[in-house]
Amino acid sequence: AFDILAFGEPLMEFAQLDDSRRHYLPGFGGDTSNVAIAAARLGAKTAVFTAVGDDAFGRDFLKLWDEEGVDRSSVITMAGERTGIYFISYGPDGHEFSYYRAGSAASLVRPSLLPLDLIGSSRVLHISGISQAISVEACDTCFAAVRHAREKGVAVSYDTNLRLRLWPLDRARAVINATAQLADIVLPGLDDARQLTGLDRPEDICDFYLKGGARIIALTLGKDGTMVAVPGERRLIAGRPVKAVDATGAGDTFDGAFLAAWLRSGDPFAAAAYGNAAAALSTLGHGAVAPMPRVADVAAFLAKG
Ligand code: KDG
Repeated sequence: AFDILAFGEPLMEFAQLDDSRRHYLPGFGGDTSNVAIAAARLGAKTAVFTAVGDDAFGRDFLKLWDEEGVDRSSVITMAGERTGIYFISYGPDGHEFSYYRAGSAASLVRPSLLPLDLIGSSRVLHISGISQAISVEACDTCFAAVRHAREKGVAVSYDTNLRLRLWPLDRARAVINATAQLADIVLPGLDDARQLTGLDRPEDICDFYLKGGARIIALTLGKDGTMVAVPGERRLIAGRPVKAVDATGAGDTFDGAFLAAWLRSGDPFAAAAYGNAAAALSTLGHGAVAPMPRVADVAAFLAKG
């Protein structure tokens, strides 16, 4: 049995290293794979479910998950299909993603391929708005996975991760808000949440998701930290500023760290402090996965006070 099963698309990553646009660092991304790896580095027992292509990048992912101690025994290698890729470039507003992922193996996953036993025996099922945005089949598969998790009493964790390059706002809003109502833990970022709810204040956004039925909301506010809300209680958990190099994957690292810590202690407020620290550390290097911290890194950062 696993602490966390993450379902979504892994993406091979190429991160721009300087302004010349001549140097790109290869790495690994894909939000839910990132969550599984972040949580595994921080001590959780995690697994991923998805499909990869029968190409070099697909094999690289299988190797990565093995090296990171993330179970990938149910990942499908799809004959004749490809693994998606993305480039991170630096624009005036921070990082910008260019995707080459349409028709990828992960987008071809359909409900009949779901590993129901694996879902049913995990403590948390984690999916995101990106898991749903990549194709109609993937969206249907997410809903089927969530339904099965709920039937089996498995906690559903959901990162709204709005990506308007993948789907229009009206459809994203309909699907994401419906899914948030089925989730136990909702992990939105403030910019996403404002667009998805039409609300401005973090307090109101937390109330929106609590009224929808979630038990725990961890709304990340960037440098202002994280607002955590449970029925009857709401707290702002401050973050500590660092000199960020690349924020790609910081939200995913937060999710993984938050879930790992929450599963250990049951305390969502302490888990958010832990998540804030891990996410801050993950911005100190390029790309999503490489700079993710391990247990000792987070402990040392927290001890510095
Ligand atoms: O959160 C980081 C992810 O956005 C990145 O790894 C790529 O999964 C990705 C996506 O679809 O944007």
